[in-house]
Amino acid sequence: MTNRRNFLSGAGAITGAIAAASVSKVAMAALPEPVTQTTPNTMPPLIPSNGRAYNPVVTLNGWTLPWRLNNGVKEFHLVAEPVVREMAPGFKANLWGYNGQSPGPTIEVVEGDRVRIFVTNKLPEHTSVHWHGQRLPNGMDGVSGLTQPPIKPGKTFVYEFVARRPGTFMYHPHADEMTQMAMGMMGFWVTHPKAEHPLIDKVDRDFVFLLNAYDVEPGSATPKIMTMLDFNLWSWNSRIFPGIDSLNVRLNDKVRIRIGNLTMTNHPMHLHGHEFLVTGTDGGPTPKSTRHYEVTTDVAVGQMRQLEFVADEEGDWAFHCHKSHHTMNAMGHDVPTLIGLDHKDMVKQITNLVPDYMVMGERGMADMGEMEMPIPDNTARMMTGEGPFGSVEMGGMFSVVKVRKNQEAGDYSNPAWFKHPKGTVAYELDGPPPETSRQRDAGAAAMPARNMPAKNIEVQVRKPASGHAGH
Ligand SMILES: [Cu+2]
Repeated sequence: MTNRRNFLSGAGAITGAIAAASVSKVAMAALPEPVTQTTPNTMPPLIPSNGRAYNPVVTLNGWTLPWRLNNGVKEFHLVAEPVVREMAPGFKANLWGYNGQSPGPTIEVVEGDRVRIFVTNKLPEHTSVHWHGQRLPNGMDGVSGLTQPPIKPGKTFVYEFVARRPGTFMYHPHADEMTQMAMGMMGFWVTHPKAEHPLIDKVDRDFVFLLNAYDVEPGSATPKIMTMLDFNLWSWNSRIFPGIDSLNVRLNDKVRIRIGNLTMTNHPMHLHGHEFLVTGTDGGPTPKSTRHYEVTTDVAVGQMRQLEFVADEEGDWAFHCHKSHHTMNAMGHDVPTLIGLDHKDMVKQITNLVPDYMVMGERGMADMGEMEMPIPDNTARMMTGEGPFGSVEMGGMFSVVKVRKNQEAGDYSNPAWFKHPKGTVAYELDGPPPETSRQRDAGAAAMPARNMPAKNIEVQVRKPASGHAGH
């Protein structure tokens, strides 16, 4: 974080009331200096140095945008621009984002705050910003062509409104939307309550991230923008496991996780070892009578969800999307299912023709986790991530909630792997296994056994080579 300080001490006042219109050269000179972020690391919470106090959130592999207080108005400066995002160690993507990163910085304000956001467009095409979920004057809604003209390259627009209700929000373009969201233009927004709220509990840790998805061919770096459903990188804040930071908490902390979905499909988010309540949705906090404990909740397209739980079990708890192909990174989709086939003879014949041919998947795909396979430069491995017991065989939308007795309050640093107490880890049996029970009845009265036809029936099963329309 190089110039956060500069921003907060930045001089120059914005003069006059500026509506959602192009800013003149004179006003440009008084724009708040944009703050940019150069690393994909999770930044510590930004403690508010002015305005009303609140408990700040922590953006996973991201940061909160500092503001300038100008006559009681919180002024932010977003710069839409091409960025290079490290999505995982060894894999960088050419994306579009805001202030140096995709997603853009999180914006945090307090219920009742008047907010002025300068948006400078440094993209090669026009854009706009829609403040997803907010109550605001219609002309501030950011729908290009409908509520405002588009922001042309090189121009700066001003949005101004009062953050009227507390809750979880997002921002994203509403101009050439399919391209700009496929390229990573989006960000998180949190409006904190101005006072104690009967439906908003105090929490010890408040994490936020967006679900997003990209289609980047292995070996290339720029997403394909015409992809509608068949994305091959499933990410949180434009990071894929093992590039996603863990959520590090102290034992018995009350933890809130806010998730927004800007992909083109739903994501059933699943937490291990604990039960959570969904305490907030798109419209704000949920009535207490509607809350019930779950371990998985679906976040549909365009939705925001707040999960809350007490982290009262020590350990390294997986937290991930439960669509199993969303916890993998870019792969060839056209691999047929080969489980159960023995390839040895076939491989010999093929390698006579194609010397470096290799077979994948005849024992399942787990080998992919550790396999030293030649892959193109700048490609994320399909399933990877080293755990204390070997490869985790995961990619994509996967991380770990690390619950530790000795994690200090306010300490978000990554502790070492959990040290399991003696006798609490699944272990290999020493000696012969007990006899396996099997059902031997040939069907009970309700389902009597049928006389099977005498001749054998051959069944050939092959997974469809493509067709991911149902993501
Ligand atoms: Cu998913």
